[in-house]
Amino acid sequence: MSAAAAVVAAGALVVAGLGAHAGAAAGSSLKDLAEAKGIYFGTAMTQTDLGNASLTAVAGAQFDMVTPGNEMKWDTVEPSRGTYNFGPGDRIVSFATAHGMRVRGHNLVWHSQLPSWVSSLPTNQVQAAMESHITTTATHYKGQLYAWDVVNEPFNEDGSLRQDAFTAAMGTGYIADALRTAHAADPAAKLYLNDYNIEGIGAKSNAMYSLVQSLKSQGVPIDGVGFEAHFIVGQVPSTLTANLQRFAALGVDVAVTELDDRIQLPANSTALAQQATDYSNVVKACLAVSRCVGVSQWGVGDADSWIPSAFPGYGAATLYDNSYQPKPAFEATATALGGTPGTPTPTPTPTDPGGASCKVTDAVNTWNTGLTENITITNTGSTALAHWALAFTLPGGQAITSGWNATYSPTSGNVTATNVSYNGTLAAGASTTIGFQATHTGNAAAPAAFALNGAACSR
Ligand code: G2I
Repeated sequence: MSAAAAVVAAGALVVAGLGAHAGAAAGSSLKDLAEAKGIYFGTAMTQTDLGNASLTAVAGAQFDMVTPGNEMKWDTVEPSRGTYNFGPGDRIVSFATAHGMRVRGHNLVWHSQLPSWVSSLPTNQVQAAMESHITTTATHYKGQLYAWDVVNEPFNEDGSLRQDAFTAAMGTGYIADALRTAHAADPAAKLYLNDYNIEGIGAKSNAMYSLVQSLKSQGVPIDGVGFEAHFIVGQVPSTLTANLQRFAALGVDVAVTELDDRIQLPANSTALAQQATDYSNVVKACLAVSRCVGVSQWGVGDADSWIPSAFPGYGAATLYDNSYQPKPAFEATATALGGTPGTPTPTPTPTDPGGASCKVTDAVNTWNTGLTENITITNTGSTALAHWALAFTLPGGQAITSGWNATYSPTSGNVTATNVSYNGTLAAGASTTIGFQATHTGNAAAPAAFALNGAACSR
């Protein structure tokens, strides 16, 4: 229920805490309403989404938590052993930071979207590979994430443990090992187990319940359980609140992490009305449980949802239609969060499109072991930005030691420079200059791959 504490990452010069705004229901966006109730309202977003201006306008205006849809999964982050690719995840974090949103990291260990090199390893090498993956990934994002789904979807439907490369190598113990390893790398991130079909009381949720109880009794660092909530319209389990409550009573946070509610297409008004009731019931269940920290839906609008490809003939599962117009479920969600029924639905903030358009000019001054870099960012789009985050890649061997007019995190590799309080507004056509000092080991070249609020910049 609490606002995120500001956390300072080792290796980061300054990391702004992204605490919830205090109280105000003004504007009646989902995030304002949720924050007034002490929870967050989030959405999944993918890299592709960042280039969609209608989507980013809605996302930035309505949601205060982002879960990367695919960008932090093992197959993206470490496609071959020891080779890490944080660019896609960093771009989601930059978007979130630029829009005052927090981020749920998703995920560190999962049987799916697991690169084949992991499942092909000899059993006695899996633990070391898992631990390095967790340590490197959680260290990279240290201080930047609200939470991690450390282990995703560990159970079969009957409550037995899913057999995969991790159980083959370590048995059930891989879960405690993964949680301990993640905690060592990023002690401030809330560590979750996340699964689907555990929303109501049944064999699978009982298995998760027993696991959490056992982990807590062993002192394993576990902070929360994520209930994905991929529902079919009209089938929200009646035991949802009671189930969330019994987990909370174990001493963990609970969250609805991937909410959607699929409808057989074409969606008629009866189904859309039932969907509105379903969304409302899910929000009410979270509000009824004091340790329920928030609700996230899976994809901003129906056009971004995984449902039509995974369940042919079904879709219309989110709060927004294919044109990002709010559906009946949106108003029901806002009302369940304490908004006034019939209030005109908020329109996305036109001054703050996520997909920016930008130009960067930069100048480097170097000496044998150091350099200074000044970067001028120009908003070449036609609308003002209310916040910005400039992502870029530092050449190998360079490490930022101090900076001006922005906060820089992390200090090497894929860096994000985030506006400070006095230069977040960037009018159409306006420029702002930031800079930093860095050490180098021979390569004093300028950074590459500048992107502002997720959109690539010209040089
Ligand atoms: O399946 C829905 C969600 C269930 N819980 C865990 C989540 O991580 C999962 O998300 C989905 C993504 O939304 C999909 O986008 O996970 C799927 C994979 O299990 C993602 O689908 C994959 C496709 O299967 C791939 O073919 C595609 O290359 O997305 C990939 C990237 O677009």
